[in-house]
Amino acid sequence: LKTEICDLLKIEKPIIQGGMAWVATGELAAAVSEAGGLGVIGAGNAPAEVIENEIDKLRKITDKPFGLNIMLLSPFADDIIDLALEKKVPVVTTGAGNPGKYIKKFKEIGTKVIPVVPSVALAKRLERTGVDAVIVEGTEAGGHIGELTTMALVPQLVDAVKIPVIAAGGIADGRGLAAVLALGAAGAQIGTRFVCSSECIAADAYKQAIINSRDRDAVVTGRSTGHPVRNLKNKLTRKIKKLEAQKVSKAEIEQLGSGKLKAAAIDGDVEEGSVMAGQVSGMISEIKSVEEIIREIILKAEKRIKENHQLLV
Ligand code: FMN
Repeated sequence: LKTEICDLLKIEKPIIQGGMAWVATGELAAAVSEAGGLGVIGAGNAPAEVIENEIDKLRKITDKPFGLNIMLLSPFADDIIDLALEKKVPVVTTGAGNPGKYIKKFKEIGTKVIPVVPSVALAKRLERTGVDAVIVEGTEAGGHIGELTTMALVPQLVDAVKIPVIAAGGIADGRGLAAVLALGAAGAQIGTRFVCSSECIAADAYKQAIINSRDRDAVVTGRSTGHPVRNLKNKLTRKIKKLEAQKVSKAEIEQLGSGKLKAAAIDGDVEEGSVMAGQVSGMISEIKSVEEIIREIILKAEKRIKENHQLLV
């Protein structure tokens, strides 16, 4: 199974691991890249020294291509961009903003730039600035989300731009990968499934919360702030939902959510913290190695594509 992003990113399998704040460390990204996908370190709101350490860790484990996810709203975004340039990071994915003004510098050193987009209009605008591909994320995803579903958004993006489209949100196995390829995507970005891998440093309680969850457990909080987040139902989500129903101020809700991913993912407080995870949580039942997860996704996608082909007879 090969697609155009395999050549573009010099990877063997069309799977990108989502750059996730706190949990997408050098170890996780290195394991994904070693297994033939594209591992991505999540810079989140971390300072450059912390991320430099993650890049160094990754490069000790693998010499395969990898990516760095830069949150453009981070207070350290400019430092992280300088770091990515200095370290000649092969691929940069960007969230929360427009990477337009950095593209020229990255192009000069051969870094591929792939923004995460929630809409057709932004994708078209960014295509004109010279980005190499776009990741389009549906509302099924874990973490910060947009409104539209992967199913509805991917084909519209594929029709709107000429560059490769990578689908994210709601993909956790080979059927999901086969489905987004059928919609015209050139690959899948996967987040939640990789949280439940043995190489992910997320607290065991966090992984178990995903494993124990069911189809309707990944709920959205923070809609009233304009920055909705998908996370697993717990004390925190109930508290936020109650306050949102009472029309408490945006600042208060934001304050309540602040620092809560770390509380859950690193400190293991899965009741008061934010267990960011996608709608696929209900179909994840085991912690497996990254190598096993990727091998199974590819095998199942290939099987599904062949089976679908037989429908033509
Ligand atoms: N996306 C980003 O662009 N930047 C982030 O810092 C980020 N943090 C995340 C943290 C967690 C715990 C999760 C689950 C997702 C995060 N995401 C982030 C989104 C993922 O990169 C990815 O696009 C998403 O998880 C894909 O959907 P899925 O969860 O259904 O696989």
